[in-house]
Parts: sequence; C-alpha cells; structure tokens
Amino acid sequence: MPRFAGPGTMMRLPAASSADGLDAAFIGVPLDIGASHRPGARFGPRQVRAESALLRPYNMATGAAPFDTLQVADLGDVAINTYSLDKSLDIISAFYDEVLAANCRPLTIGGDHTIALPILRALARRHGPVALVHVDAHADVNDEMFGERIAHGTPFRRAVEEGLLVTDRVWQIGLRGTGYAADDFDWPRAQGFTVVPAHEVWWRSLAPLMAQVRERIGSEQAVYLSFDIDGIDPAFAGGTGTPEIGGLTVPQALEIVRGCRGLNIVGADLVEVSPPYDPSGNTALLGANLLYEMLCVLPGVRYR
Ligand SMILES: [Mn+2]
Repeated sequence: MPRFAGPGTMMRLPAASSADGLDAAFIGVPLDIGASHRPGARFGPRQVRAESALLRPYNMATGAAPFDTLQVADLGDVAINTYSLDKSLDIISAFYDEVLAANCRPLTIGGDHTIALPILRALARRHGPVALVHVDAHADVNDEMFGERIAHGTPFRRAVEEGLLVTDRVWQIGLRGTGYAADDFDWPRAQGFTVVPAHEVWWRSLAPLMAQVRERIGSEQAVYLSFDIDGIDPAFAGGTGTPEIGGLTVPQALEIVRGCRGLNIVGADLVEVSPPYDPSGNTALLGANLLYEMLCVLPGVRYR
C-alpha cells in the first residue's frame, strides 16, 4: 500500500538514511550556536517540516511537477555538536560530501546561516567554485563577530577567502538595515559581488533582475542558492533571529526562486527560521513553500 511517512518529514516524503538513488533530498541542520542575537533556529527544521505537511506535489503557478521525474526524500537532521561550532562545521561538511558523492542535490532546512560555509566547502570540493544567489537582509561578510571568525554573520567572507565562490557571479539581494560601519556593503562589491539593497527594489518586480542573473551565469556553471528568511520583511517572516524592517515581499521572494529556473542549481538552503518568535508557524510555512519552490527549479524537473 502506498503510504506517507507521516508529519515528521518534509512534505510527508519518505525518510531515507542514504542519498544513494536520490536526485534531491531535504536535510535539516538544527544549529543555532552561530547566532549573534535571538537564537532558536535549531528548531527551524522541525517547524518547517511540520508546516510543510500542507504542501501538495504540483506547482500550480509554474507548472512544475518535481516528483514526476525526481526521486526525493528527507534525509533527516545532521547530528551536529551543539557545544562546538568548529566540530559542527566538520560534521556538516562530511555529511554533505556523502550526499554530493551520490549525485544528490541537497535542499537544506536551517539552522542559522553559519551552516552555509561547510555546505559551500563540500560543494566546492565536488564542483569547484560555485556561483551564488544569496537572499538576505545582511551581507554576512563580517571578518569577525565578537572576535570569532566563524559565526552566522561571516560565512561569505570565509567562502571568498577559501576560494569557494566565483566572486563575479554572486548576487546578494535584499540587504538593508543598520550597519556596524558605513562601508559594510563595500567589501562584497570590491570582491565583484552584485549587491541589490532592498530599498532599490521596493515595489518592483525582480523578474528582470533574475533574467540578468541567468544571462550572466548561464546554464552550465554550478550555482548555490542561499536564502535567509530575514531577507523577507518581518511582516511576513517575523520568526527569525535578526529581523530588519523594509524587506522583500513574498511575491518578490517567489520571483527570485522561480527566476533560478534554467540555472544549474547544485544545492539550496532556507535558513534562520526561529520558531519561538513566530508560534503561529507562518514564517515556517513560508520557509517550507520556498524550499518546495527551490525543488521545483532543480535541473531535470518537468513542467507541464
Ligand atoms: Mn540575515
């Protein structure tokens, strides 16, 4: 008899213990010891999975039918060490090495944004440096936070230093808020990143921007999509650790993810959902839907 695995997995998909034979997999990384302000993202994977029980298989807006052609499962949570950020990073990258070796595309449920660094390390080992579409209120390119080089506000600085990114094919979309220094957004621009502050795209469709992204990256280059839920306005996504006013709208978020169709997306994440700050579950529901939309733009998905 066909059966659902139950509400414990993403979209009630089967739980799997290995990526062998999978085209894509949802993976939880319940880590929030890299957070600087409000913690709680360690509970993101479980609330996103719970709210994802509402999702249906077919994308009525885009026509995507991801389960018609892809084998997809939920690989559970990475067993991070919640007392050690350093050890957790190694645990995460080793987990992703295995997933990528099976030719499986990881769709990650965070967790705070620190987790992007070990994932990018594994991706670069597999594919070489990757292009990046990064949606966030924050650039996450601090050199240090409280003297620490590993934190949720530093992953993309470390990624550049370690040669994990094709730096002239990086877009940071939705940046805003108060800064530590007036030149906070200059460093990414100096690396070749394209910075798209939220206020420059208020009330505007992001479809033209995504057309530029596709034209610049092409269909061959490996691309990672890293989506911090705080890129979206806290009116829609208040359940997060570092909210900033004046953010992207939900339709703009959908335009960004749907605009990645045609790129060689080798992995994606949705990070920084912090359930204690949104017991309604709306932030997690949004996160679950965005992860589904990410699945819908993976190579090999059939559209009706
Ligand atoms: Mn952020």
